[in-house]
Amino acid sequence: MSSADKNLSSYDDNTSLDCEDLKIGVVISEWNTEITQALAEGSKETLMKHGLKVENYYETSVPGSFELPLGARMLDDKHQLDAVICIGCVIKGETSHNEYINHAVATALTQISVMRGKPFIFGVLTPNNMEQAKDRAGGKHGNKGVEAAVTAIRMARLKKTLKSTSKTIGFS
Ligand code: DLZ
Repeated sequence: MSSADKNLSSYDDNTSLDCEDLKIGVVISEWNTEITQALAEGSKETLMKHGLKVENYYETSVPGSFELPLGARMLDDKHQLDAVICIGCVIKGETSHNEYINHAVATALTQISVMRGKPFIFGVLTPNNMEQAKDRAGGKHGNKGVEAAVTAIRMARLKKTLKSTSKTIGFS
């Protein structure tokens, strides 16, 4: 399903998205800054709206989307976060550079999520042109930064819930 059909930016406010006990990081690519800043603002606003404490919000930037996974790892190493949101925008050009970057970043974020057992969210737009990017950074298809934040919170909450409800092993 394309993002045109599934716009999560207007999500169900009743889902448990409490951030009060979470530490969350956002890593922002400096390529296509107009877009990545808009996405990052969407993420930050969403996190704060759901109770993230200012002192538990960590932000850093990296030169380009390719550097997002390493930047995210460094931020997590420093602050032991519950989730890291990686924000980028890789616009298709004349060559296939975008495919290499997108696949590399998606694969690396999947690997680090599974290895560390915590969410590293793929908040990277992969549009064909700037218009498609704007449509997804606060335009007619919402703000994908909002959706990335909601996903980060949901996965961090899932981890906490499963930890607190684990069954006792042995005799009781
Ligand atoms: C090199 C490059 C190009 C051509 N396009 C983009 C882009 O659209 N979006 C983006 O985030 N980064 C781009 N980059 C930079 C790479 O992500 C990376 O920073 C460099 O290849 C250095 O590793």
